[in-house]
Amino acid sequence: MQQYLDLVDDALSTGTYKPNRTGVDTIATFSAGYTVDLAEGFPLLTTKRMDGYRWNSLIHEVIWYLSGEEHIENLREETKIWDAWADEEGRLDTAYGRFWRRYPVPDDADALPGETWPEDGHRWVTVEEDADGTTRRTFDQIAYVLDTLEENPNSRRMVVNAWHPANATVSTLPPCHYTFVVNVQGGKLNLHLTQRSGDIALGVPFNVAAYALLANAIAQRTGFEVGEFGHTIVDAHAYCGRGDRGAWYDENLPALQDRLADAEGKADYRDVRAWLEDAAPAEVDGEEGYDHVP
Ligand code: UFP
Repeated sequence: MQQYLDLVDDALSTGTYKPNRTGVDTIATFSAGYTVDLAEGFPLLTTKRMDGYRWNSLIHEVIWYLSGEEHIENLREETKIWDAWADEEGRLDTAYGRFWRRYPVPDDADALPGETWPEDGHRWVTVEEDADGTTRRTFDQIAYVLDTLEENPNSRRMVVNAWHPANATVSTLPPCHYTFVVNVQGGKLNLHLTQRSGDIALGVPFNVAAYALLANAIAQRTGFEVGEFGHTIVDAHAYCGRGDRGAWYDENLPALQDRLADAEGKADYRDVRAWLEDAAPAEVDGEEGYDHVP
């Protein structure tokens, strides 16, 4: 998929050095994006292994999102990818499906003056009851999109949102791919994903495949021909080094990027990793040498 290679190339050749919460620094670029025609084939990247266990994990992850479950009891029988983020009981505060299928709707008492929330019994609203009898109202955004595709496919409001501000402030990993929009044009179903933060080497290839799969699934279910997948990544980054190497990178990144610009063909993450490993100093301010690329 040339669009992905261009994105990698652009991030590495124009990006800037950026420390972040992980302690492993990145080269990052702002607002990377592309569109790809899903009618031409499935965008499963070949620059990294996506087959076997990985593909199986991805399918089960998408099914799990669609299930609306906020725990991984069933998912972990298929894949371990979310195990590290869940608590002992298997609860996960970043369970995307919980927001897709059961987004919290406040009570009327919590509405701002003049606001009206959908009524209980509204077809997309459910009143859930916890084991201790506490009730809460939730909204099924996936059902809303599927119904709207059937009843009013020209709608420009088919948005699914996994971002919940209060949850995001306490979550260990607030949603990265936090919103998508379904949009029909010329009788074809397009899907656009906005991702606030994307690890272009590790996470993004899986994010692309998951949402391409979702677009195909929604199109198939609603009888539309599948159209394009659009993707915007606000902070698109490659992890490049550990710790406090800011001064070293500020000084050396432009030269490394010049080498990249001179390179034949398109950049490959592994090339840059090798260059950085060759070029980075063995020791910076007493820290260990360049030894870690996730
Ligand atoms: N990340 C992805 N895709 C995902 C996911 C995580 O690229 O689906 F869950 C990466 C992006 C970033 C890190 O490197 O994980 C999340 O860190 P932060 O929350 O600080 O952006």
